[in-house]
Amino acid sequence: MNNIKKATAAIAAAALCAVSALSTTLNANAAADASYKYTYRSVLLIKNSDAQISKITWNYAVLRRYYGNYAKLGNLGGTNVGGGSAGDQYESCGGTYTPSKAKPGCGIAFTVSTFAKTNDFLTNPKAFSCGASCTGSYIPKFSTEFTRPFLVGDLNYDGQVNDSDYWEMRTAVEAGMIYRSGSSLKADVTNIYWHGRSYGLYMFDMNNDGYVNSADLTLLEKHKNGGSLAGKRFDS
Ligand SMILES: [Ca+2]
Ligand SMILES: [Ca+2]
Repeated sequence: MNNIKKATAAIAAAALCAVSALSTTLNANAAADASYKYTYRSVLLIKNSDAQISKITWNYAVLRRYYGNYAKLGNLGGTNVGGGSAGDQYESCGGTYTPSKAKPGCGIAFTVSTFAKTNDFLTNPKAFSCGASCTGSYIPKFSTEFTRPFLVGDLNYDGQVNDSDYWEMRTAVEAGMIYRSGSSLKADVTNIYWHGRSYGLYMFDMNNDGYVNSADLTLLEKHKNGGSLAGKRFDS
């Protein structure tokens, strides 16, 4: 098989119910160069609380010219088998994820992340596609969907990550909107409304570990103007 790729997909998973802490596994994939400075992320929701999932088959494709290079998996104690290829136009990746055991009564959120050279990813309908299907018991039809990708860290939706976004998150924390000091929340799909905007709670999970807490605010602060990570992507 030719073109075994410098793979570029990232998957992290977080349970929406009480479950053991996440473990994280890095696949051996080439890192993107620094010109890929924007991080886009999409969330796969397995929403039905009755789902007993034995296997998830996932895939995604990213337009090659401007977007790509990512590879990370966080899992729930299961096994992920993935692979990818680099076609003329798209880099694609896919595989299966098998939980270590079916988890009745749980929902699952997977995140798929992609690096981009430009910040027009969200306006290019051909930039990114992804999908997944589940097998198991009590899997209702249409129980899965990928959310529209978002630019990680861009909380005021202006296409950049800087001081303004840090202050959006900090004031939301201080108002008790997303978590209180010293606490930690699951990065689930709950919508919150702040300063006239709607956010999925997972949009505040900057480090992609499945939780929203002070570590995420600290990371976003490093992306402020002049910060140690200003103008750089989110590698987690
Ligand atoms: Ca912004
Ligand atoms: Ca986090």
